[in-house]
Amino acid sequence: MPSTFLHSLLAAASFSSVALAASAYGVIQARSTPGSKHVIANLFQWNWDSVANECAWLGKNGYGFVQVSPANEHIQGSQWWTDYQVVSYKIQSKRGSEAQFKNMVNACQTAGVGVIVDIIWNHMAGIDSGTGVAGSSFTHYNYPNIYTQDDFHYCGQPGNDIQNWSDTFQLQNCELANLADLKTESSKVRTTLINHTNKLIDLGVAGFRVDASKHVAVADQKAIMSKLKKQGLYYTHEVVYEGGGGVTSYDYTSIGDVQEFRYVTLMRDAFNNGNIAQLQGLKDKGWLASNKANVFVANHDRERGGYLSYKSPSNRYALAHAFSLSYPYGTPTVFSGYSFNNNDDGAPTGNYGTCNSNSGANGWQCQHRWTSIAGMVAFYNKVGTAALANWTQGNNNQIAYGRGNVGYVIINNGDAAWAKTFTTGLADGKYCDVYSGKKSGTTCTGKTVTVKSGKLTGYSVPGHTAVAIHTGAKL
Ligand code: LM2
Ligand code: CA
Repeated sequence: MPSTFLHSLLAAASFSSVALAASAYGVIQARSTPGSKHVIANLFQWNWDSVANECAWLGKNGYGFVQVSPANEHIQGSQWWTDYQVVSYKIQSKRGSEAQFKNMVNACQTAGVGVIVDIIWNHMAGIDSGTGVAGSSFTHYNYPNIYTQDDFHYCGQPGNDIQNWSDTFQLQNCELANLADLKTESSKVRTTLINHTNKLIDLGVAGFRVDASKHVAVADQKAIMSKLKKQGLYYTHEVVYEGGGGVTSYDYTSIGDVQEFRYVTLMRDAFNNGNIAQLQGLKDKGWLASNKANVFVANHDRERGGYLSYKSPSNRYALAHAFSLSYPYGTPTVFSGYSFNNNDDGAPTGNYGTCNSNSGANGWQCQHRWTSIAGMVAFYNKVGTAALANWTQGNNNQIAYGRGNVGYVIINNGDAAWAKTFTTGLADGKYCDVYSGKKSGTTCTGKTVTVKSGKLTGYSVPGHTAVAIHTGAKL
């Protein structure tokens, strides 16, 4: 489970490498999202005005953080991925201006929600030349008043592109998809990135999702992070690692949380292949330590890559979140996007995100508001650090477990109903199932579940659904 910020620092200090980093660079990261509400809502592509609007709902419904798409100037185009081709460090993008960004951060802060912004330290644009959305012109290795050709890596491979993904040098010094690779070891590039990052810190962000982190050497990132005007911010590093050579996710734990991509793959395989019972041993797999891992069922790349998404059949996206927000491993992010047919499709409604009360609207999916997912965020907050307890399973596609005497969840990923007597560890009484609804006054908007002698006797859970109860939603 995520630890508190203070606890995190104490824990971090026991690792010699971090202690060393601390003496050389000062405190450089918060371990796990700080505060009492750890869950991150990733509002992919939502523009600043719409996030400002949504933060009130996020704060009221238990989210502690919102992760937003990049803020910097990028190339023009309707595709979502134009955002990852940096043109300048003006805070002006298809999501809005610097003033709108500032207004969003303030609105979110007022709602008790910290803004985590996607930041790109690895590269600039990939196209040969153009003009960015804020009017800045550039060519592949020349960004007037920012960078010249001496500020980029030329790794000596064909097209300067990464050829061997097991080669550490190539991973960090060649180009990822032709994106001009910054010479992050140089003081000029570092100073430029420090100034850009400090600007976002001045605007009040709570942390960063570091794009393509695997492609920037840890030493370079430490040098940047240690010079920032605010230390102890939250960092989640995108280091895609599923085994294999070159760079591992473990290499990056001294500079923040690291995204555990093996988790994303396991979610897909467990829920798609009808074997969620294998999830019992997840925390013992030797993956990133729980308090160093950021986990999610999907992110923007994975939902376009055939992993779980809003398109998955049989409620699998919601069921996987029932697991992700109840099983004590990692700091969870809930990915929330929009409908797409083609992988390149940009966001609808001019990037202004909209939702109905518990569902999407105008092409936006609003997964963060789905009754089941919002219910599980409340479950997550209520169970806190309570231990995993009373694990049971039916067939390989049916699991149930508790969190101390605070919460209990049943997940049935199969077609048939699962009926049995479940030992919950909860006090007797009537509870609202937060997967199907919530507590409203003295009634439940969804199912009501009665615990007697600590058990749900002869209780039946239909196929493709879950039931989740906790002491925060007891009648
Ligand atoms: C990331 N993590 O490391 C992002 O999560 C991922 O979405 C980004 O790729 C990638 N790094 C670079 O920041 C996306 C998208 C790519 C797209 C790039 C740059 O998945 O397809 O590449 O952004 O916009 C596109 C074209 C590609 C072309 C490249 C350069 O798809 O064919 O390469 O632009 O022009 C020649
Ligand atoms: Ca690089």
